[in-house]
Amino acid sequence: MSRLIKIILSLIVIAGIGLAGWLVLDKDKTADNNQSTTQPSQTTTTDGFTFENPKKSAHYESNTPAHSAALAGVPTNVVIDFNFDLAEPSSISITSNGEEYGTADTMIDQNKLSMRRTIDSQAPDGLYTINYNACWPDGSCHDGSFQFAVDSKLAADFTDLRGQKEITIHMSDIKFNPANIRISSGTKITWVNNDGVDHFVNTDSHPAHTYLPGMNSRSLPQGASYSFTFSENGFYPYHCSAHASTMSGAVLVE
Ligand SMILES: [Cu+2]
Repeated sequence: MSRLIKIILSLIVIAGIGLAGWLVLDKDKTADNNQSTTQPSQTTTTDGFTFENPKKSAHYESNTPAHSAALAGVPTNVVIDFNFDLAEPSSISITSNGEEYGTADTMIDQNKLSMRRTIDSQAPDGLYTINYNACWPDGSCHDGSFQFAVDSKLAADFTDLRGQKEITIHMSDIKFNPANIRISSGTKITWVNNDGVDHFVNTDSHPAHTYLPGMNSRSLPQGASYSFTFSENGFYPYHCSAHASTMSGAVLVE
């Protein structure tokens, strides 16, 4: 055999070993991926809380508060959005340390695409698990779950505007400014767009906008404003639906 052929054969053998090794490693990676999607494992950490993977039921679209969110105050309600008409007996359970903090009955919204349950306004700091059962007109039901946390210490990082009857939030540089605020119940907030691009003020989630019905503006061009008065204590996450992934804010009403 000529020296050249020996070298070529050696290269083919080396390449073959390399390819085999790569395939084995890749298979391992695939196995790991499968494991993480089928077995509930503790995967997300926010503000020192560890959240299990959410379980999404059939026809599930979104929920507020968001999974793995750490909130500076107790949300007024949990809202879950679907892409199919809900029916009785759909239900939501909101527990922390084995105690139920959902109050009143689960309500299906008028458009039948979302359901909600109010939360005890005195609910303590901690990890909350939401288990829901979504039922359909044919009588079948599917269950799902997600988690969020309440940590009142986070309110210390919010701009404190309590005790004012009216305040203004500017929309500039594709941000709400200030983005996270504390206000007193009864305060009227006016959002003013200072940017050259249109913005919106939309209650979470995106794009269902169902958490606080009524807190949804039209498209706001430069110079336009939108006002909303908060009359109930609680935590209110919101966003601009034109820049939903980056432009968000929260109002803590105390
Ligand atoms: Cu925007």
